[in-house]
Amino acid sequence: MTVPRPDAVWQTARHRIDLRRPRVMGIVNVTPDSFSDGGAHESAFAALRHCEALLTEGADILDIGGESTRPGSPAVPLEEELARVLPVVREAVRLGVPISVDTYKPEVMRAALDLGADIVNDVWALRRPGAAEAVAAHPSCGVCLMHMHRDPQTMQTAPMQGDVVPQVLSFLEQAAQAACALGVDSARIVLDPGIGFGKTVAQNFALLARQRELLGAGFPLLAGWSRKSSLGAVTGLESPAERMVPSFAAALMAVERGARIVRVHDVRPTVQALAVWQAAEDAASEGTAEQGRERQER
Ligand code: 7PJ
Repeated sequence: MTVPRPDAVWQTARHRIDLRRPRVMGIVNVTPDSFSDGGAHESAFAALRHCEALLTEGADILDIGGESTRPGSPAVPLEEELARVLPVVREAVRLGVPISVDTYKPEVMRAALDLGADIVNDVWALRRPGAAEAVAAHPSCGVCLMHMHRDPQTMQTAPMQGDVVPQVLSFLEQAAQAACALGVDSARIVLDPGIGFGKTVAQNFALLARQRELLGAGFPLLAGWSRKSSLGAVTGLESPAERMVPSFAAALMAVERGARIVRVHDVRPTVQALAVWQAAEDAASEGTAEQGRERQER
């Protein structure tokens, strides 16, 4: 079974992210309803305060998005998305951590990268016209390629059929190959199974249980379970904001099964949970090193 390279890094525009430790990507939604009912300026200001709060909580990466890609969500017009996202990116790039932009629109990608954003996080895996070119043209920016079945409007009406794990793996391999063919260096690429994007509850949990199979693609994995409806389905928690504890449980399991980045709303408790995971991991490798020394001494 393939395991992540111990020297794994994610090359992004300004930062080489060391993936020897799992990293926490904090979610920053810049939608008028997420922070305030005021205008664009007010929601940008609130989003920036949220960026700062997530950094205090220990986020390694900030993921800024202006369009909800939840199943059934309406698409946001380009001008509206630019107006939401760019003022936040312009300020967030000064915060000293890698800034990711959650968008599938090439115009938003280009504008955000021009402002200094580090990563394009694309739920369409660069399949929309112009997206791959936008990323390929930008020196060394990172890219997260996610699996989605169908599109956000229709994906839940006709979920995937059959064994999803090999289908998701082969999709991600092809998406990475297509990006490489356009000139994106493999060190810039991270893959994501796309939890909730056109999958049933059972299929999402199959992707968690057998997540290690996806490491076979040879790229670091990012997993986004935070507050998702599959967690609601197995806990009975109807409101996404209540799903904090199930979200940590899923994030921890994803890391245990090889994910290197977790995309979460609730950063502080995730960081704390991963500190426990890391302590056990360090103790395990210390134990292995000790056994090696003992063998040499004998
Ligand atoms: C994901 C995402 C995810 C990546 C969203 C939500 C829906 N990007 N953007 N992975 N989900 N890479 O956060 O509930 O799972 S939007």
